[in-house]
Amino acid sequence: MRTIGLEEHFVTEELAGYGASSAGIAQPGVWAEASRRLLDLTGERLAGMDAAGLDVQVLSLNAPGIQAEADTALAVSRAAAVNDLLAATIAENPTRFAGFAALPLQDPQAAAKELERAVTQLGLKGALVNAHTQGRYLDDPTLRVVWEYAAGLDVPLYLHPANGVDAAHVASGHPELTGPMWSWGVDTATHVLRLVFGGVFDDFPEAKLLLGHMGEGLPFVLWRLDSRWGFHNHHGIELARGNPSEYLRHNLFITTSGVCDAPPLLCALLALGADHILFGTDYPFEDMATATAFLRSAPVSEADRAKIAHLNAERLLKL
Ligand code: GRE
Ligand code: ZN
Repeated sequence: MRTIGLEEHFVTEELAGYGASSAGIAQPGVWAEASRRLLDLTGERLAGMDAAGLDVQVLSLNAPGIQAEADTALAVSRAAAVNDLLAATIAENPTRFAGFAALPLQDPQAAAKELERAVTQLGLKGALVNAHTQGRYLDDPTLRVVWEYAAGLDVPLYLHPANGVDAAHVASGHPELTGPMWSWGVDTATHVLRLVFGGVFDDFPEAKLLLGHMGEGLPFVLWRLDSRWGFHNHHGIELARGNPSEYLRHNLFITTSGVCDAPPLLCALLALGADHILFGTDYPFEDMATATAFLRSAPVSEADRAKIAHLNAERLLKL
C-alpha cells in the first residue's frame, strides 16, 4: 500500500546548532546517531525508506529550527535558504520526497510571504512550526497574517513540539519530564487550545492544523473539554462553533508519528474520524520500519488503513 510519512526530519550542517539545546534530553549515543541521520537526505534515508516500505517522506527541518534564531534578519534569510535546499532535494527525488517549509515567524509579514513563495514557487506543501517563536505562539495577533496566507493557499500548518520558554514548576527538580517523553506533548496540546480559544479558527474557519504524536493526547479529552467549557467562566470568550471539540474535529488533522500503539489510534479514529488521521514516523527519532509495521498490522479496516497510509495525505497536501 502506498505509504506517505508526514513527520520526517532533516537538518543541515549550518542549522544543526539550533537543535543543540535539545541534546540533553537524549542519551548521548542516541543523540549522536539521530544527528548523523538528520544530515543524510538521500543515502541511508532512502535505503531505510525502501526497507520499511515508506514511499514518500514529507520532509521538515528538525526542531526547533529557524525559530530559535534571535536575529530576525538572519531568520528570514536562513528560512529562504533552507527552503530552497529542500526544494532542490525534492526536485532530485520527486517521487520520494515532498516538504514542509520553515518559516521565519520572527517577522510575521516575511513569514507569510515566505509561505506563499514556498508553496507557489517551490512546490512545498505547507509549513512546519516548532512550538513558540522567541516566546510567541501561533494565536498571537501579529501572526494572523500567516494563518491568512495558509488558509488562502489552502495548505496546512504542522505544529511540532520543541523546548518551551520555561519549564513548568510542577516539573521542578525533574528534568527527566522535560522533552518528548512528557512536557513537549503537554505544551503542544496547550498551544493548540490557545489557537481554539484565541479565535484563530473562528477567523479562518477552513484553516488546517496538523499535529503529530497521535494528536498529543487531545483526541482522548474531547468530551471533557466540552463538558468543562460549559462549566467554566468563559472570561469573555465566545466560540463561534460553541464547543472546543468542534474545532478539534474540523480543523485538526493528526499524524501517527512516534506512536506505534493501537489503543490511542483507535481512540483517535473514534474521536476525530478516519479522514483526519495521517501516517508519520518521526524519523530519525523513531524507526521507520517499526512505524510501517504498526500501520500494516493496526486493527483498523482496510479502507481506513488506506486513508491513513496515503489517501488523506494526497488530499490534504495535493500530492
Ligand atoms: C521529535 O521530533 O519528536 C524529537 C526531536 C528531538 C528529540 C527527540 C524527539 O525533535 O522525539
Ligand atoms: Zn518530530
